[in-house]
Amino acid sequence: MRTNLERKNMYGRENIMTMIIKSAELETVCGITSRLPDNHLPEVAFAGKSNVGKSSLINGLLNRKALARTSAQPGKTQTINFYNINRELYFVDLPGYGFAKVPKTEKEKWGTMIERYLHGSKQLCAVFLLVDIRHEPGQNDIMMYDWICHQGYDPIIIATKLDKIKRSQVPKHLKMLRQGLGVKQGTLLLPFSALTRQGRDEIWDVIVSLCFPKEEEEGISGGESREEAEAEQPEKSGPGKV
Ligand SMILES: Nc1nc2c(ncn2[C@@H]2O[C@H](COP(=O)(O)OP(=O)(O)OP(=O)(O)O)[C@@H](O)[C@H]2O)c(=O)[nH]1
Ligand SMILES: [Mg+2]
Repeated sequence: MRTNLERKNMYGRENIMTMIIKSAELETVCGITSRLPDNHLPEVAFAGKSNVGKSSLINGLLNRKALARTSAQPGKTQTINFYNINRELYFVDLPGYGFAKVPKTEKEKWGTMIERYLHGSKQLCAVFLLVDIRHEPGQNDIMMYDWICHQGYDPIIIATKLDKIKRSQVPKHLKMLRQGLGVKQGTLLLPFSALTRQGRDEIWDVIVSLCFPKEEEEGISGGESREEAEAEQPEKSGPGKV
């Protein structure tokens, strides 16, 4: 197993895999005309409307306060930012879309950039689409969801700003998001709060399973696949058996 992976038992689930963050640095910033880097490590991308909390999620996952620049003013991240984590994988902060005050030419830029990235990355293992847990998804969110699917990925939905609604309202809001986006059956939807970090471990577990599937299996059974481990269970010796 990779040295920086850690197993945890929590919420009644065993063997949740998270990553111990040893290093995290902003390595590449791509503008509209930049060539995308030819990375050789797995990449995990974060897409979503401006101000939804992409940079805050990245900071939360990395236990950093301000590695990814956040702002109450929408439209902060207008480049594609590649963060190298432990020299084992990349987090890719995509430009936020749908900010009304950005001029039309700017708006077209994010579309071109995101499309080029989704189409061109050879290392992309997981795409997270972030939506605000409080609101019905907008046209841009629905379009982005369909776009990611069209490029051959199954987006994992993250419902951000979980701390902004009452706990009793969570199931209703998650249902609203599923229906609003029209997600495919089996799509993962994970609530997250950058304030309380609730949901952090579940998101890491998904990242590890998609980027390092072998390690995830080792995490479950200690070196063998789950099936192998089950197959090797010795028959219980009853009274008549040796
Ligand atoms: N209460 C609360 N506020 C949050 C949460 N996540 C983000 N915010 C706030 O929402 C605002 C926008 O967050 P960012 O992380 O900068 O959003 P972004 O998606 O990166 O925005 P762009 O870079 O413009 O695309 C900031 O004021 C954050 O503090 C959360 O989980 N809970
Ligand atoms: Mg941002």
